[in-house]
Amino acid sequence: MERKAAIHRQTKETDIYVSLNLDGKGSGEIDTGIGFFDHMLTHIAKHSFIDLEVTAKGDLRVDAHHTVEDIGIALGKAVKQALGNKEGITRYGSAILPMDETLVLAAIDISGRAYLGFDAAFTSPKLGDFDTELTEEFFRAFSDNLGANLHIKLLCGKNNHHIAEGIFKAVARALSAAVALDPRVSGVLSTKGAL
Ligand SMILES: [Mn+2]
Repeated sequence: MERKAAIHRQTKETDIYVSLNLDGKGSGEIDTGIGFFDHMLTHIAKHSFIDLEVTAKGDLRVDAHHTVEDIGIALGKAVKQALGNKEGITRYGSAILPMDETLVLAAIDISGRAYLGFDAAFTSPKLGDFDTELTEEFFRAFSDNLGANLHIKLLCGKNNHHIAEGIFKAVARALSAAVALDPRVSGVLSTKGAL
């Protein structure tokens, strides 16, 4: 069974298209109009092995907020849709990811309950045309709409590009593990019988 999904989400602020294949090779076709964010989403694809296409036309004349948040919403919905009833998935995933002086922890439970724990501070407000504070907004929108418990913790780091990239890569690795099919799982991995 193919685990693919496509989401088109249009509002007065943004027009977002996301399609993905959970069982892909990590190809990323990303065009959000925000260069640094394209770079981050490409890391999500590459390090989760999810084939990911994201096209966004947002109100960037305002700022990047609506576009980044709405892509988080669409990506969360797309992963949820591709997982279906979540039969056979590993459910949990975590990673501790180094990037030079930076070290990031990410842990996810695709539980059906949304919670974001975000403990990472940037010392620069911008990376290119991306506002660093949008990192938290993106992952909140993502975890809310996937229905996942996601913790992100910066263990150490100085360089803001490394910190952002470490966070996106760590989440990618954790997500990859959580959505992976485990042959030992029959049905859904929960004593409740549903996720
Ligand atoms: Mn980079």
